[in-house]
Amino acid sequence: MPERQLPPGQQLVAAAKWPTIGELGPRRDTSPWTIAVHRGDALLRRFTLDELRSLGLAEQSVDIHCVTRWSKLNVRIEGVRLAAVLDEVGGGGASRFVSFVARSERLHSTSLSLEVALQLGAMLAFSADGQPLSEQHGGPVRVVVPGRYFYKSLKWLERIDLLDADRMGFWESTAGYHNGADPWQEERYVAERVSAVEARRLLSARDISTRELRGLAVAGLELAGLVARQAVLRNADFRDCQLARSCFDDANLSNAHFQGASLRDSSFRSADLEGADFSGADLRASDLRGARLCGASFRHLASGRQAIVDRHTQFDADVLEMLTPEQQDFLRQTIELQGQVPEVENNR
Ligand SMILES: Nc1nc2c(c(=O)[nH]1)N[C@H]1C(S)=C(S)[C@@H](COP(=O)(O)O)O[C@H]1N2
Ligand SMILES: [Mo]
Repeated sequence: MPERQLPPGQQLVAAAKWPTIGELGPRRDTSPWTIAVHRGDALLRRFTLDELRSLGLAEQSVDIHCVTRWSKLNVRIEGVRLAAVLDEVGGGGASRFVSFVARSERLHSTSLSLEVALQLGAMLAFSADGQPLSEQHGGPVRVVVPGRYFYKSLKWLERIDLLDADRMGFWESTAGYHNGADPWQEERYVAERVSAVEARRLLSARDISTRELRGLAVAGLELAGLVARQAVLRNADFRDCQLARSCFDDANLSNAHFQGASLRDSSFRSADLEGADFSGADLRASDLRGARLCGASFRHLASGRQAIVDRHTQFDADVLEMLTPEQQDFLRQTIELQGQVPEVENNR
């Protein structure tokens, strides 16, 4: 087998780890689980799980790449190929897109070009590494699309829509996730929506609480004392910013860039910091309790540039568990050096 590679900006999770991202379970519904295939408004076919399985199980080894920068390589996925389902319903016809809809409270969905989905070998998966999919990972049946960020792999599949025009999925239409989702091109998020002028106007007041400013690009600015409670700052670029004594409590900072930033005495309580990069940042006396840190970085592996952490930096005890092994080792050593036992708090 050829050597597997990590797409740019990704890190491996520990071998036994598989983080749970997004919705945690399907809609509570007692009706039997079926998967309906529609073309436009027409119902082509409704499959029970057994009928779906009887189309023939295939197995392939899949590399999982989450947009929040963790990857898990070589997961053995078993399921039915989307191609087999299409054959069974008489082909995709003139449809150019496929939208998958979940049996979940918010009817979560995601879509792909039908041609791309087939070419990538999209599967309706029942098991991973020989075990039936657990409910939190999309069991009894989920979509797995190899070669795209994992948000294209819908959990708890209940409906397949074959469409003439694309219908953007949940994350793609509400959170700025890139509709292409190619990890090799780093198609993570679409570009910023606020203009640079508007961003500077908001920042001059030092309070951007609750604002939706994803992709905000303010590298190098002096922003000490910034208040950004509950702001949506996904993928924001705060590299080398002066942000001492700032408050990011409950903010969404997934994949935000804080490399080299001064964050002394800043607070990130219960913030979403999945995939955020703190390499080279000054985190002395900052408070990260309750923050989600899956895929976050504190040390850049290639350059060795690392965050500054002191015994007043506050983390939850279980935070290390969410990090990749290299990041865990770095933080554990740094924390030990400080003689600090991470504070225990169970607030999730
Ligand atoms: N129904 C549903 N499917 C979903 C999501 C979701 O929130 N709801 N999140 C997506 C995202 S962003 C990711 S990374 C993967 C996570 O799958 P996992 O929890 O099995 O790791 O599921 C994808 N499919
Ligand atoms: Mo994701």
